[in-house]
Amino acid sequence: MNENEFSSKDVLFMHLALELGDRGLGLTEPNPMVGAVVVKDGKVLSTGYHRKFGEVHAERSALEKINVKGTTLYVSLEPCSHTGHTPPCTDIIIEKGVSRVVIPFADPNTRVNGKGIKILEKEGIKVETGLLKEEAFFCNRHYLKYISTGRPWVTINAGVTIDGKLSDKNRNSQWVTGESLRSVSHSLRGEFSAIMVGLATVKDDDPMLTIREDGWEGKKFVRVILDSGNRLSTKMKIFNMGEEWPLYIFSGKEQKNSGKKCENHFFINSSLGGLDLNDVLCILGEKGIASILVEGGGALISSFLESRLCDEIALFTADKFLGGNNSVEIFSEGVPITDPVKLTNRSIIELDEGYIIRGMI
Ligand code: AOF
Ligand code: ZN
Repeated sequence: MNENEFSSKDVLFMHLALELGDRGLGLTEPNPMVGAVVVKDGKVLSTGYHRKFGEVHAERSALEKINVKGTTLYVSLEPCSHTGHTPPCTDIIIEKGVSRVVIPFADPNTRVNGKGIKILEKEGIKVETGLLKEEAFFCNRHYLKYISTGRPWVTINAGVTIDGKLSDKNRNSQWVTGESLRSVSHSLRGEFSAIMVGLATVKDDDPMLTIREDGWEGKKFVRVILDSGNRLSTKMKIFNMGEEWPLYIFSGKEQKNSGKKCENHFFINSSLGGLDLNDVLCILGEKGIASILVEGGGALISSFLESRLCDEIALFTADKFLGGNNSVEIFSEGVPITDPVKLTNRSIIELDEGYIIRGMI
């Protein structure tokens, strides 16, 4: 259906479903974030959302609490029709006598992809598709890219000055962003399934690459290091954190004989420009990683921007200038003005000491 064929109440309830789905942010991958709202006579009877990977789906969570027939179910994704971690959602929708289901779009997952809609329609349930498509795409952008391409969604996270510098000429980046920007930037990690940095960042900062911000207690993700020359020292902190914090390293094929430094050490194609980032993304996708946050350094961010293998950028922009020809630029490779890296779906948040500029590429 066309977006404008839906009523304002339909829009309101789908917004609620999307907001509910968002509560699963960072916890459901590689599965989607889904919210569901059950309505009768313009009143919300029940709601549900997908809380965590492998747990009950949103539709079931909303419907299992009620026993009223003739309801409308608003879901932020097509209901599934397969038995996976949980039974098919189409079963409970039929069993509970729902009469109308409203969704933004069909689920591209080949196990579902229109089958859910067909099963419901066969049972005489009215299924209406097309409500808040863009908003729903945006909420589930990690999942939708991953399920349709097999590769993770890539977001770049960079702390920069207003003039786009990552660090001064001595590679000193410590004071680019202050406390408040740095804390928000670290909590962004919680939204992702993996965090990626290059060798230089590990050498310079000896980071743990974990998350310690409020609200993300218990959150874990894979730490990915790109080390084309296999030069990483195993004395660094990232090696001493236990199995809870998986570590993946990527090095060039020619380094294969110089030894694996962790269980998930992959040896892949490389060139003068570094490791083949497409190969890296394919392997991460095969490992079930639906999203990664790339944090630096400059060369790695530049390669992602130049190859356009990134999908989004979050710039933590401090209200400072550094200038200088030898300071490190966020995008040293650069592209012609006729083909710039443009941001869409842009948002800007102003904080005390600067801005968070976020947008899709
Ligand atoms: C979810 N949560 O609320 C909905 C999903 O791994 P499974 O067996 O739970 O199945 C995951 C698939 O189910 C997922 O890729 C998507 O196609 C569909 N819907 N999944 O995890 C939900 N509604
Ligand atoms: Zn389901």
